[in-house]
Amino acid sequence: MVMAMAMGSEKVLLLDVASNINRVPSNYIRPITDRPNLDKVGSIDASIPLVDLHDVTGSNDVSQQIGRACEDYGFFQVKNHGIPVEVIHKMMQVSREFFSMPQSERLKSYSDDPSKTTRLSTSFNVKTEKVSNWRDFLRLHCYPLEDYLHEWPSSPTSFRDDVAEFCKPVREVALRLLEAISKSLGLERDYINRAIGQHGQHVALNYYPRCPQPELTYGLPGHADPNVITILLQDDVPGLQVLNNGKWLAVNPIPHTFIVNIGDQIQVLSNDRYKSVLHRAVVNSYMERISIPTFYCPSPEALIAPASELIDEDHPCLYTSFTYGEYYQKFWNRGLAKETCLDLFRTSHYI
Ligand SMILES: O=C(O)CCC(=O)C(=O)O
Repeated sequence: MVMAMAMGSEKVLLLDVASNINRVPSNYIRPITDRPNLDKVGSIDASIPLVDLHDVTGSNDVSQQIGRACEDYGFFQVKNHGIPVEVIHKMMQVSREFFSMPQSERLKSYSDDPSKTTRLSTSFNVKTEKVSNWRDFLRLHCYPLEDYLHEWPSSPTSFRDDVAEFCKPVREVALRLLEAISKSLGLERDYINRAIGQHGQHVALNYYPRCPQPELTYGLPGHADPNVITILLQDDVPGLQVLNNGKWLAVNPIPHTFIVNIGDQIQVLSNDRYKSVLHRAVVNSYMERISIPTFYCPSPEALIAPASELIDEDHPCLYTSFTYGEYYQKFWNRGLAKETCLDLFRTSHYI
């Protein structure tokens, strides 16, 4: 029986199931060929680039560092990002409080419809997937704030204020990073800003309960992000892993830093110069984990294609143009898969 599901008033999230079990329910167990193999994971704390954003707009050096990280890893960490420590603490605290509320209170936000702009759900897409993921999540659209704030949970009482206070400076960081990335590609500073139309910003509060058999399941299996860039805050419990040269590597938390990764849309805009890299979340038996990714997105109508400045005889255009809305729908409908959704839009796909 599916443990985390919505049936009228009998909605049950993973968090409420996981606290009382000592074996992973069968619908969370991955086939033997698709398990995390936790003993084979390396650590790249020392080598995932850590970029000091102190002077990101003025300094060529920072945008070059970011460019190199996008080429070599698709991932980097940022410090001196300008997001106040109190804002980070309050965001983490209110997320923890949200998931500590009684089930009846949390379920007021429940929906299994991915098109909803505010929703609590579980796993990834409960409507389409065969194996569930060890995660509950609250996903909120958050830009423009005034369009969505009224939909957000009103409990805990400080929820809306704390989350709004977090989303504003994270957006500032996203805008600075998009400029630095444009510059690093030799494009006009505002190239990506303009290419993605009216910007969208979503934040997810991921809650991964303790898991009695973490070797059998994933918090989230390997996937690439469909959006432009993702800026992730994690608590002090490790769980994020990144695929690097064919090997899964753990990215352990550094307090007050954020982890940034390039999404599929930058891979397309850069005509494959920058890579949208597979990453996954694993779970553990000793401690629940919270991660808070901000997904910065194009508008659904934005027409995405490789920048013409990056196409020449040696670098033929690798993608057909598509709207982000079209791309995003494919991403949600097919579920998290190791083969990236990008392949469906490659020019070679049509030959
Ligand atoms: O929890 C994490 O560290 C990764 C989260 C993630 O990849 C996602 O929400 O798409």
